[in-house]
Amino acid sequence: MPQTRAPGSTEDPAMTAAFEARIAAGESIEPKDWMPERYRRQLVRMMSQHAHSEVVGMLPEANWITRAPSLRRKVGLLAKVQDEAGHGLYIYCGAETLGVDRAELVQQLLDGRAKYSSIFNYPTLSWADIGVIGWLVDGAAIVNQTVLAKASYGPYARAMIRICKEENFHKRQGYEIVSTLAAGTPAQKAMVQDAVNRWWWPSLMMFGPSDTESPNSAELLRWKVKRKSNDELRQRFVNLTVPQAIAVALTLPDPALRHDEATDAWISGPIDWDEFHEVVRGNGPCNRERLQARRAAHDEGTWVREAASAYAARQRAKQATAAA
Ligand code: BYC
Repeated sequence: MPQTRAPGSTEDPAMTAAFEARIAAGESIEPKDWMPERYRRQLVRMMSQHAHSEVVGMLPEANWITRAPSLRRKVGLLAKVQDEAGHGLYIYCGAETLGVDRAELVQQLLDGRAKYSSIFNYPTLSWADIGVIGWLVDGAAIVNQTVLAKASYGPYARAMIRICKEENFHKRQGYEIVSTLAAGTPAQKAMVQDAVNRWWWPSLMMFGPSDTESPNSAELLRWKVKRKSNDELRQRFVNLTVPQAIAVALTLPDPALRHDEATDAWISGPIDWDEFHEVVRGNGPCNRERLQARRAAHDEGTWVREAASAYAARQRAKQATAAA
């Protein structure tokens, strides 16, 4: 497989102008279309980080599969974790349409050179965390990904459509767990409130730095990869989520949270960006543990990759013999 492909070896101004015109007209850019190298690189960066996030994102929840409190909950959680693996695969496939090798992307993750979402570097301490992840983390992902389903790069946008359908199920199963616990015994209520207290701020950080600190946003918005800014999406998530918290009598851990009558928006207090940067730099509570788990899974899967490659080589040889 090629390492990288640079579609259009030249950045002819006429081709660039034609590309910009296609974007302005709302056309979808497809793998064989000419695109500026910078557009391709931005997509590889974003899609590979996204795929890594889905795969690493399986770990915090998988931690509770063996301890789910009932068969029904276990089946739901198993299905969700499997879905996340599938999401990673669709997005790695989408990234490959940009001429990048998946093995190289995975290696960047294993070497600690690649980013993945900050949210997955927090621990899952109780069963309530599983409900709260579905509600808040998948809820945030839906807000972000519904908009990415309109991204200008066709394979990315199409992957998001199916992913969002599955994320909706994830969010519902999470909110159902949360509402059950919130209506439960005092100990269950305390457990779910504690989980909300720990996951609320990291969920807001998922949307990325504020617009004034987001170096990639202007370019991605101009190319219609992003259709809304980080802060716009974060605000949409807050507006959607606060009424859901109120409905199940849970408190969000933000003493400054207030409703703005004029705009009908819920306004949050300040986010601790130092914490965000520390986690992204690799110093969150679980960064090392997550990478270690991915490396172990990769090593344990060596025989599967070898068997698949051997099978593919045998099939190619058979086809070559048949064609001769
Ligand atoms: N964590 O210029 P900015 C899921 C980085 S998984 C870590 O605003 P951009 C699920 C950013 O990469 C769904 N890093 O960047 C799975 C950039 O660094 P580089 C995960 C972050 O791209 C399992 C720098 O900060 N969703 O739902 O314009 C179980 C400056 O940021 C983060 C996606 O991946 C972060 N939170 O915007 C349950 C969505 N935020 O690359 C659930 C796809 C920012 O310049 N990605 N950084 O070194 C996006 O929508 C955008 O890439 C972002 C960032 C909004 C995340």
